[in-house]
Amino acid sequence: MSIFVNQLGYYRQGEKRAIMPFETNQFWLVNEAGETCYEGETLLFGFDKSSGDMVTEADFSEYTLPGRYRVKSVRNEDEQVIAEYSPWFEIGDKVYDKLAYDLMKAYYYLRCGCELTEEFAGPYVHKACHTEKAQLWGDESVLVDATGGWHDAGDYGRYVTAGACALSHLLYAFRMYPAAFEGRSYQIPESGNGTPDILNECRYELEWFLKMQREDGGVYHKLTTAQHAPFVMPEEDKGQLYVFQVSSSATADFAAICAMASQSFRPYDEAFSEKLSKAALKSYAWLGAHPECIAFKNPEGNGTGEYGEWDDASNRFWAACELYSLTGEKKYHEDLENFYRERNFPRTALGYGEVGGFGMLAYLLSKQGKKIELMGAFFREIVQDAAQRVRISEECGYGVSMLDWEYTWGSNMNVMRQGMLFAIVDFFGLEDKVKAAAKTAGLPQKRWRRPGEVEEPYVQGMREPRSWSMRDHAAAQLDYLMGCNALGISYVTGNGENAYNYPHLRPAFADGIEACMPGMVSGGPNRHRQDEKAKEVIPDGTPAQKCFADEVDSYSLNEITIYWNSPAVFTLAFLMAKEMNP
Ligand code: G3I
Ligand code: 9MR
Ligand code: ZN
Repeated sequence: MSIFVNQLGYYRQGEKRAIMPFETNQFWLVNEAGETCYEGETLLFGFDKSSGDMVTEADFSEYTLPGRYRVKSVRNEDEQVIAEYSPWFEIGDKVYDKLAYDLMKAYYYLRCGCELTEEFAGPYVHKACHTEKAQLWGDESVLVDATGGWHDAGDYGRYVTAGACALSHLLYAFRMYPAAFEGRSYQIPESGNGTPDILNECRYELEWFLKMQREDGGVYHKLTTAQHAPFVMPEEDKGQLYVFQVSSSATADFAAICAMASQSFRPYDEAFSEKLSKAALKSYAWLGAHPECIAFKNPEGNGTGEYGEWDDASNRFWAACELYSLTGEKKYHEDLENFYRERNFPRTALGYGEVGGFGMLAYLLSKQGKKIELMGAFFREIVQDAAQRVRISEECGYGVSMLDWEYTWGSNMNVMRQGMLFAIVDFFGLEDKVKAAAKTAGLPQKRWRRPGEVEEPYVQGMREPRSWSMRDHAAAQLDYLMGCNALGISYVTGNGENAYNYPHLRPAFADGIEACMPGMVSGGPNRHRQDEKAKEVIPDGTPAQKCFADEVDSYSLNEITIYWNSPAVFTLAFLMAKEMNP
């Protein structure tokens, strides 16, 4: 047992809480000299469904003196009084600076097609990898030169829709919270070239994107070997590379992100911006000529990631929104309106499959002419979703906006996505509306049920509503990621006293270095235990938040991906910008 906190710490202003999985009345903040600096009374939250524990909250928000602390409390067991401590953490205004650096530097470690040198990678070097041309699957006469980009994850594949999702999180973070990135170097080869490093890093992926576009504007869905490589360094993965069939979701995401990036790069590199804009228009034209969904499915004999989608409405909506934002042309406005009104897709999703929320962001942030009814409709969708999310946070002892059945493969992405949503509410000044709507908000329905499964009323916790700001709600999601969770684990390597260290990440295993490269976000708890190792180590009936193990073999619990880091970058950028300018 222990006391759970954000293991990096807390900004001076805003909510600060520790969570204890036991009942107790009092807690203390102790400094490094062993002195008690603060004492307070705890608050019993009650039973927390996602962790399966009775939880108690220690709120020290009013304590703002910078320093290093841990929380101490006591509990009774068999008539004995046992002292419990949290890990050490800090209160101050730089507590997340290293995290912000590491989360972005992670992308450099994932670069494909180039050598990682000691100058930039420290001990985590590797030789240039995956430098050969790729064959078109099923037609060896077509060779595509598409080196570069980021490895997707623990595997060495590169996938367009996954890349677009990560780029979107990163580029929107930069567009909405530039102050969180200005003047920050990630010590990458391009640093100091006059362009912000977040753009330099994104460009590495975008240059690869451009190579995945076919002459006619269609975009290959992915570039991988036939099967996943064994756990070797990337330069030792010598399997034949393939590009796979063009899909409409990849083509739409490509058009969207190139249009978006074209705007981001315009102040720094006019020629590159132009190139991106041309590529976006070309892929959009291809979509026009192919109005039906061209879904991707792994062909027989291919076992790498699929990222299959059977509906591309949200992708096309996003593309139309970005092209409208880029050009201001009426036809894109018509398209986006048609998709919005006629097609059914989750409006506010910010994922790798469902991307409607990116489309809304594109429209709402665009400087082109806009329709007030459409803006109103988008704001209403955001408010509705966020109101539910607030309610869910309030019903969770940890303040994390997740129902127990939402802890699926890559759950940490969902947690950070909720952080993004709270940030977006704050950005557009919708906080009061969300708070009002939260009072009567329902809970999201399961979209997927077993045959015959009946939905039970969802009772998560018992606490009175909290009166948190969107900033505090977003901070609680980060607190969870950084250790204020039922396992007391920090899900970011190299960050926090009890950080996980053994991701399902090929180079991290194959390099023989004990400490994983820092800044990698784990997928996190997955109650479906979708691999052999997870089945072996997670007992039946384990509460959702505890379905995790720091096991290298467990890809359904402990892999990393480019689109699990990126929503953390976004949420953190919001918190940093808020701290600089409350
Ligand atoms: O959302 C549903 C939920 O409604 C349902 O009840 C539940 C039942 O199984 O499933 C949930 O969906 C899960 C989905 O992820 C969303 O979490 C699926 O089970 C699960 O199989 C799916 O996992 C995906 C996984 O690939 C397998 O397809 C992950 O999202 C996705 O991130 C992951 O991506 C892989 C790439 O293919 C290859 N590279 C590594 C990367 C990360 O593991
Ligand atoms: O290592 C692979 C991981 O990156 C993927 O997310 C996962 C699902 O596609 O697959 C992993 O590869 C496993 C393969 O699917 C089955 N054999 C064991 C592989 C892990 O070593
Ligand atoms: Zn590579």
